Amino acid sequence: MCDSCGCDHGPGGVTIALPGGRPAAVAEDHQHGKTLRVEQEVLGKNNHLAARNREWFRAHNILALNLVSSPGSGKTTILEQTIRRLSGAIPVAVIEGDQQTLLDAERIDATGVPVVQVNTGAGCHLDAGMVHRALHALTPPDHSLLLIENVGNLVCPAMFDLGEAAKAVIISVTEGEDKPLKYPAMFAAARLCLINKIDLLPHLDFSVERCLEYARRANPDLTFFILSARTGDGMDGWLTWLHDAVRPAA
Ligand SMILES: Nc1nc2c(ncn2[C@@H]2O[C@H](COP(=O)(O)OP(=O)(O)O)[C@@H](O)[C@H]2O)c(=O)[nH]1
Ligand SMILES: [Mg+2]
Repeated sequence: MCDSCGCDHGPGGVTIALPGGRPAAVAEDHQHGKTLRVEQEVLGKNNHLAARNREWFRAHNILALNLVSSPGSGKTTILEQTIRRLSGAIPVAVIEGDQQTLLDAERIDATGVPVVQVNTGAGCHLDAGMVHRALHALTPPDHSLLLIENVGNLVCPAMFDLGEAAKAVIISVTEGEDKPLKYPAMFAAARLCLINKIDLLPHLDFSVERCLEYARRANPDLTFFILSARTGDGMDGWLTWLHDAVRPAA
């Protein structure tokens, strides 16, 4: 029995510790059974819709990638540069996710590829149902690449399968190399990891080697691309991967 509220569930989930590993007395937040049940139902429904999206992508030979990162790491810039550099060699369509505004969709629209903006309001991530509805508006062509820019957030999007072939997590060198240690679930859920803004390395104490090591601790199978969307350095490796991954029409 829990002392503070009398529920049947002891303190769960959250632990609090002090630097140096000293124990702290408090463990907050109870994981009540009802909260867990609702979360399981939400994720279960999402997984069902994600499986339908995945089947649709498979049937239409569409490679869907889910781009996840903190706000400002360069997702939209990478999309803009990727689309420009592919220069029509692969048909591309984009779903943009943000809480508010059409700003990113306008940037993608300027590149000339089809784009749909999903505004999540207070929501901190895209879900499979939103992607399903966006696909009705977008109707991407067969044998194409679908790039989904998720809401900027290194936490919630890790839990929500959209039906994508892979999550690509982007970290920029201005964020500090410790992010894979702090948000391991996102790096564990991703197959690809792009380290962006390397043009800024001379001005920072960011260690690419340490970042790679921390990311591999969360997920030893990650494929890395180390690049600058600003200067184009390292973009070739990313573009080659895309060329190889999108299967052309038989
Ligand atoms: N120096 C530098 N700035 C970048 C690079 N990529 C993006 N930015 C800048 O970072 C800011 C956020 O980029 P944006 O693409 O909007 O990030 P998003 O929020 O993840 O979509 C913008 O001012 C970009 O111009 C890069 O490779 N180098
Ligand atoms: Mg953006």
